[in-house]
Amino acid sequence: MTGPRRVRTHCPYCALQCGTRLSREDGTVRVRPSDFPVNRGGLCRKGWTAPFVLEAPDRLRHPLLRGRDGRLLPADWDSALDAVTAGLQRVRRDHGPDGVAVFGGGGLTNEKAYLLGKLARTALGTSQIDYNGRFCMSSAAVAGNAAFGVDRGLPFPVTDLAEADTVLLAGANVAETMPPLMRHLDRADLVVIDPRRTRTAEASALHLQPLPGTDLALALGLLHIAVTEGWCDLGYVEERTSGFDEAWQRALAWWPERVERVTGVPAGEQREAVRMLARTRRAYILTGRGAEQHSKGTDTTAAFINLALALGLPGRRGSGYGCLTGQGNGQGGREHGQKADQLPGYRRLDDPAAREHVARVWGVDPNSLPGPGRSAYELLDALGEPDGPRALLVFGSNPVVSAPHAGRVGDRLAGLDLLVVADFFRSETAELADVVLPVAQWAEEEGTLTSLEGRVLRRRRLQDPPAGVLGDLEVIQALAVRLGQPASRFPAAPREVFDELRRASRGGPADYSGIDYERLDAGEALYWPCPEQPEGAGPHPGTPRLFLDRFAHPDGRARFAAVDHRDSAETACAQYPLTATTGRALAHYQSGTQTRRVPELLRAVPEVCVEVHPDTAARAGLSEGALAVVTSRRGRLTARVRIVNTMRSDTVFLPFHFPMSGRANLITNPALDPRSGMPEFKVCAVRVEPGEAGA
Ligand SMILES: Nc1nc2c(c(=O)[nH]1)N[C@H]1C(S)=C(S)[C@@H](COP(=O)(O)OP(=O)(O)OC[C@H]3O[C@@H](n4cnc5c(=O)[nH]c(N)nc54)[C@H](O)[C@@H]3O)O[C@H]1N2
Ligand SMILES: Nc1nc2c(c(=O)[nH]1)N[C@H]1C(S)=C(S)[C@@H](COP(=O)(O)OP(=O)(O)OC[C@H]3O[C@@H](n4cnc5c(=O)[nH]c(N)nc54)[C@H](O)[C@@H]3O)O[C@H]1N2
Ligand code: SF4
Ligand SMILES: [Mo]
Repeated sequence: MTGPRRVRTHCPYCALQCGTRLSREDGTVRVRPSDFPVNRGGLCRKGWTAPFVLEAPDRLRHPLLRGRDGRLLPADWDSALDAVTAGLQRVRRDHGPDGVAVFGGGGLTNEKAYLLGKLARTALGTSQIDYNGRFCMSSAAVAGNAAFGVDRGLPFPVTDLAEADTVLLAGANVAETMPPLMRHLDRADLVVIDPRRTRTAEASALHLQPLPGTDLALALGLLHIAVTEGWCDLGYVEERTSGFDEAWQRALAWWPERVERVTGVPAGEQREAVRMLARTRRAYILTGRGAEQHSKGTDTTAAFINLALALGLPGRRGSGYGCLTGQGNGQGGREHGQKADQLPGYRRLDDPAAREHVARVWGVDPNSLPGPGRSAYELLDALGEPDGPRALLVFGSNPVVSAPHAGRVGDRLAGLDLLVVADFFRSETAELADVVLPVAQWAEEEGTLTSLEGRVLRRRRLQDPPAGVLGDLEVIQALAVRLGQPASRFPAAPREVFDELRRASRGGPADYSGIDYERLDAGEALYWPCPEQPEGAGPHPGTPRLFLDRFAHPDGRARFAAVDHRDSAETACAQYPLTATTGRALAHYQSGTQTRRVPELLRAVPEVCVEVHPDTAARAGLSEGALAVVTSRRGRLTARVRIVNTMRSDTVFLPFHFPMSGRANLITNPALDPRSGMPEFKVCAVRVEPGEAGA
């Protein structure tokens, strides 16, 4: 059967989830932007070229099984699934249920994330499940929950930003990571906090350029200025918040000149930033990974939320705080149970009432549900250890490239008794697997994703997957059945899974029970929470804007957090005199598995580069276009030198999209935020020397 020849769907990549129209013309897939509100007819070049990935020549079209000679060889599905099941059963017999671990992804649809969590907690009975969202917005999630009582990245529609007068972007390079979002920011004066002069910073009215890892001091300093210069909204603080005094006690010690010494941001620029935010009431503070991916990311995000609260922004129409969630389903992926401590509906795994509710939907004994497991990096680092898992199932992540201290993660994965990877390609992680399962891509499947604004969207199928390729849901079902579960408990039809997810989420913080495919297909814009209504009450309209009347804590108030600055886990020293930070280039997505296969994108950015200031280059003997070796305490990589006049001279930058010896994560520091488990991707101490070609 072939599907319809035209569908409305969404881009496969980032959390903006730009609306697209797909069609099949002359045997190939064409994409056009739709007039969807977040992209208003625009797409970035990744979105435009996404169809190439469907037709990539090296796409997997049959399972692979590691043969006796150590090579991955083609296999049929039965042999591959039998090998997985036999391996899982062996590990479970010898090491117990926690011997098996599961690693998911924020690119998976809601249905997949839900079923994967259910597979882990019931069919496998393991506590060892987490996902790559831990590397993404987990610090913002912890800070948001603590401040507001619920975590929805943007508690307002993206289009609200178009009315703003001032928008502060802390560590977000929107012009390269969500280009169409810039359309909503062209009216506002932007204040950009970024150690680099990015394209976003170039579009700003004010660019603060701190040393990586010092945003917490900066945010405390901005609060200090807001209070001492009398910009606080005292009425709002009194009526709608608690904890101001304790937070202020900490900020009191961060006067502008002290902040300048720590961050490098001139006191005058700090004052100007606060004035720009405070002089208008239509202001937003948004955080990205630059502020969050630190061993103190939760406290840093909390400090920016404190500033927003002091200025009276959250929960008011036309202003607010938000975290710019990153992956396609980064929001939904954190709600439906692939996170170590979580059950569907954003329920907590350690909450007896939540366990009771979800166990009832699943038809199992609440006591049979395992407790919370390890966070993503802790999980990867424990693989093969005496008390760690011996088998790992990976769906929708490429941790050999994207996890911190990637050299060590690679060793851990290679040492497993069983590694199973479901992917479209032989990703770098799949290369280490014992079994690789080829799965369908976005344009070949149905499902839902929840975008950065908390709106639930339909992904629609244009065409069938190639012969020999199954959907993730079918793979999960097949595994569950082989592990002794009835097929009906693990439906492979997305709509059926969604209907069960609705029931599982009912009454939870992320309540989807009032949402169904029919409403979405009719074009309704549904933002969670959207509870099912009692008979006769009419459908719930969903909640585009949260917090307008009250915050989600029982007392209805938002909470300030009493946070203080501390150094990054590693700071520059004589041996490693520079601070390296990492992030993204416009042309590539994440570990690059998909975008490195698109010729146009690979031509645009073919290899890893290291951005350095001219003085740094001169001191180290580096020249433009030559190779450099970047070394940290954990490893080294070789990168092409790019001399950038606007860099800080104490900082270098590397994108993390490249494989093998070009992995930026060979050098990154797996120091974790104690509350969120977020690794410190944005700071490590390095030395940069000429590489072979430059020597
Ligand atoms: N092109 C592209 N777009 C993407 C993605 C992609 O891989 N490629 N991925 C998607 C995903 S999953 C995500 S999470 C988002 C991420 O979107 P962003 O958060 O915008 O992306 P990053 O480049 O990781 O980080 C943003 C900026 O933080 C700066 N930065 C580094 N260290 C610090 C610091 O200590 N403080 C501050 N204030 N800034 C710092 C970097 O210089 C960088 O410009 O992008 C999404 N969109
Ligand atoms: N140094 C450094 N490292 C970082 C970051 C950083 O800023 N700096 N950012 C971190 C962040 S924010 C993120 S989100 C992570 C992301 O890093 P990863 O988790 O590695 O993300 P992707 O590269 O998107 O990996 C997804 C893999 O799954 C496959 N895939 C995509 N969709 C599906 C699907 O539906 N089903 C299946 N089975 N497979 C699928 C893709 O082909 C790809 O191989 O990287 C983190 N790592
Ligand atoms: S901004 Fe994100 S969703 Fe939009 S086209 Fe680019 S990658 Fe796709
Ligand atoms: Mo991310």
